[in-house]
Amino acid sequence: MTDLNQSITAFIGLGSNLASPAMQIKSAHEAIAALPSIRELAFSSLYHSAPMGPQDQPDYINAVMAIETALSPLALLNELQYIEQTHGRIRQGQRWGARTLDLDILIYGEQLIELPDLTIPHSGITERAFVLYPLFEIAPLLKIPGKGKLADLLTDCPLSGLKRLE
Ligand code: A4P
Ligand code: MG
Repeated sequence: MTDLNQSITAFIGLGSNLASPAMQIKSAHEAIAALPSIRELAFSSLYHSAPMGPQDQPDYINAVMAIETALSPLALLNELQYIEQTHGRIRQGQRWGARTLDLDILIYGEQLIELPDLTIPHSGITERAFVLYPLFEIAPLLKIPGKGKLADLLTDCPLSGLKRLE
């Protein structure tokens, strides 16, 4: 039995712009939900977004997931990176370049984490429409630790062409 007694609410950002992105996101959603020590709380709609960063790459599909987990932040990162690898993610060294699957820990409880391999809340979270709008869909009252109320952050973040898919 999974022990979620010591559990924390965390939010994960999912992104893909290669190899049938919507399918990659759906498959990653199932893989995360099946992880031991994790319980799914909510999953947003899929969103279509123009690439942030290098423009010579396909558009993205993004979504966010809320979970309850007994995993530590680093153990969760490890599991997510394993799922990225099983979805054919090859790190090509180009920052913000195209990828079959990118899984980011956006928020982990109230925690502020600054480790060499892990920054939480995820850096850039407040400027990314493809993160803030899906988050608002599943957790409109959320406060982002160290950053403020999600609803306030949204008012300063243009949609930038973000489209919610049915
Ligand atoms: N890392 C640090 N903090 C975290 C965290 N909170 N969650 C480290 C996950 N990983 C975290 O990531 C590099 C390293 O970040 C990891 O080894 C981990 O230890 P990566 O996935 O290999 O590299 P990356 O994703 O190319 O770099 P980066 O800076 O994480 O990029 P982002 O911020 O993930 O952005 N445009 C649209 N429209 N939609 C997108 O989803 N995504 C990106 C990537 C660019 N443009 C996009 C989108
Ligand atoms: Mg990433």
